Amino acid sequence: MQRPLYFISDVHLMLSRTNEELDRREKLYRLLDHIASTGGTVFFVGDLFDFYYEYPDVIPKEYFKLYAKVWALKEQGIDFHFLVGNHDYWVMDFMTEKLMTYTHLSDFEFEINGKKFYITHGDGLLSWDYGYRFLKKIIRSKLFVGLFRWIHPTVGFQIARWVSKSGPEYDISDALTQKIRNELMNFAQLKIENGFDYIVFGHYHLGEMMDINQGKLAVLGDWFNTPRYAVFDGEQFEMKDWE
Ligand SMILES: [Mn+2]
Repeated sequence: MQRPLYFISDVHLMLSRTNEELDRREKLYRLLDHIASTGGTVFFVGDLFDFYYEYPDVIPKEYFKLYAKVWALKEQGIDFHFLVGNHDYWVMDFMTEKLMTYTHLSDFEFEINGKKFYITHGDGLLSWDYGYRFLKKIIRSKLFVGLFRWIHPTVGFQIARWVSKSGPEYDISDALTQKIRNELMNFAQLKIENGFDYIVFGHYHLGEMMDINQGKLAVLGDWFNTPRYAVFDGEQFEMKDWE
């Protein structure tokens, strides 16, 4: 595995093309250009897309430039790991065989330079999230995925745009943020006690790196307000602002 390792999540590339959205995309492309200049390995830790659903013969065309960027870097020898999130779970062979080097449908782990990483998107992990865990089972089920396929893509994607617009903004109280932070830290602490060094989360949009015993917990940030990513150069594991 080539270093540095870059961890990016929750970009939520949108299906709608507003000026703001185009600016956000360019920011991500500039980070990919930077990565092209350093070499390394890229980890997308879920919700790269606000909605991704792949049909046997059809892929979303709105993300064309991202596909092209990833493809160019891959040709240059940079590997891409894509851990699917709750917004972009519905991948097929375009994503898994053609575009990404590795696609992970669930949490995964690896070791590099004597450091053990545990990578998770993290949705459905909070102890009180019973309703979400139930919903997750349904929307990932063969039945749901199979039924959605019979909706015409133009209609299916219009539904996705509508759900995205009406969905709650990720804006929560300080008290709830602290409660979430505590749960993630407990999760990470258990992993660290079991031999892991670095735990990487997406989904919660905190953009924070926390020291836990001799290890670290990185809860990646989203790309709406302050784009942030984590990087491991072989020695240091850090959270960085992008632009
Ligand atoms: Mn998520």
